Amino acid sequence: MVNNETDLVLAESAVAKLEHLRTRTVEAITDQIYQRLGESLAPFGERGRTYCRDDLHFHLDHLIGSLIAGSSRPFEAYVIWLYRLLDARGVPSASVDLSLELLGRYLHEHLPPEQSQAVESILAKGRSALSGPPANAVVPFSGFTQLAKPHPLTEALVNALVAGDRPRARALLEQATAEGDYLEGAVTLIQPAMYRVGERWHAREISVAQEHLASALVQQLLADRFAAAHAAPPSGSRAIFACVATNRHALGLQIVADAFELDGWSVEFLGADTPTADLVERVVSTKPDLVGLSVSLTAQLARLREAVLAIRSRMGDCAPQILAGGFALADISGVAERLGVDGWYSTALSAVKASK
Ligand code: B12
Repeated sequence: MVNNETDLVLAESAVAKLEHLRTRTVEAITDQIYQRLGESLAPFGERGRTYCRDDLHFHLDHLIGSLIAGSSRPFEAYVIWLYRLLDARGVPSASVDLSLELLGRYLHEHLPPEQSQAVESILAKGRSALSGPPANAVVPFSGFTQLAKPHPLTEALVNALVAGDRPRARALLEQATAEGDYLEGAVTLIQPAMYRVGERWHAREISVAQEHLASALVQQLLADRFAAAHAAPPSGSRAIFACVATNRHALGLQIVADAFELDGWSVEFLGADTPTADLVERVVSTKPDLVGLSVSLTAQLARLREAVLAIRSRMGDCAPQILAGGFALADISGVAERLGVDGWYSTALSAVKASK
């Protein structure tokens, strides 16, 4: 565990070195994996090497996210998540442990000792999370998914969404929120339902197309309900909301932006995957009171940190309040200060309440 300023400097120098070594590392480990498992990987042909490289990039992205967060926990959660993902798809999941072992050895040889110590400790925790007894196993994302008791209609809504049954989904949402309250329906029913959709995709119980269907349907339902919702009078406060670069999960942030707008804020919603430089230019030129950034994967924490640092260095004491949120923060507590944000919230409801 690393959590003070000195450790952050060390973590950031390790991240810079890892980025510098990235391509060479991925190529070297792919070759080593093929030397060891070549025969069993032969059926995948040249595609197999591409998958292998993609997985190694994903390992490095999550390793970097963990270094920035100052906790091995997100990496442990990622490793277990990956193991289960591969297992559900019949891919030899033993290769996860092997790739982490090879990565540890390679980085031991190529990073300066202090950096390699920080990196190896995270990789070792990831490996032991894999081999740990099930009773003590890390439950990925439990920080969020076990936050609240699931709404009794959650499973029914999930079924309607993955079946593309819009009338049924709408009826369930209306049934759950007697007053038709936009925010209550979004947070107490849609949010847990979408988490379940993710779990069902992960376990290969539904297809990628069904996951997209559910997201598209939810966007329509939210837009309908937002149009019918009652907004508070304008408060004069202004906010910009954006998903950090590479984050394509915009739905949760849409709910946050809507919640602030209904609360009387004037809101700009920049949507998914906002390039850091363009986000920063918009913030500098429009000077909002608040910036809200969303980050869904641990791998995207580096983009969050970059955006926050850039806003603060351009605006100094005039920087707006910066809030963060999103699924990537599920397994890390107390990380807001380290990342330079003024606060993070696990739902739109808690964020809008705290802003009052
Ligand atoms: C729908 C979905 C997608 C859609 C997104 C569509 C869209 N328009 O948003 C698409 C298809 C694009 C997608 C892609 C991917 N996804 Co996806 N996705 C999901 C899913 C099922 C639902 C997301 C969602 O809408 N959640 C519901 C909203 C309401 O919740 P929320 O985002 O947490 O937001 C709330 C709070 O967090 C908070 N909040 C959020 N942002 C902010 C910001 C501020 C400032 C504040 C204050 C609060 C706040 O308030 C929100 C409302 O209350 C999740 C499952 C999950 N657990 O979230 C997987 C999930 C996040 N995806 C996952 C993965 C792996 C991917 C892909 C890598 C898959 C792939 N191989 O391509 C890509 C990565 C894309 C990228 N680069 O970002 C994994 C991540 C696992 C991991 N190891 O981290 C998950 C967890 C699924 C799973 N269980 O395995 N995905």
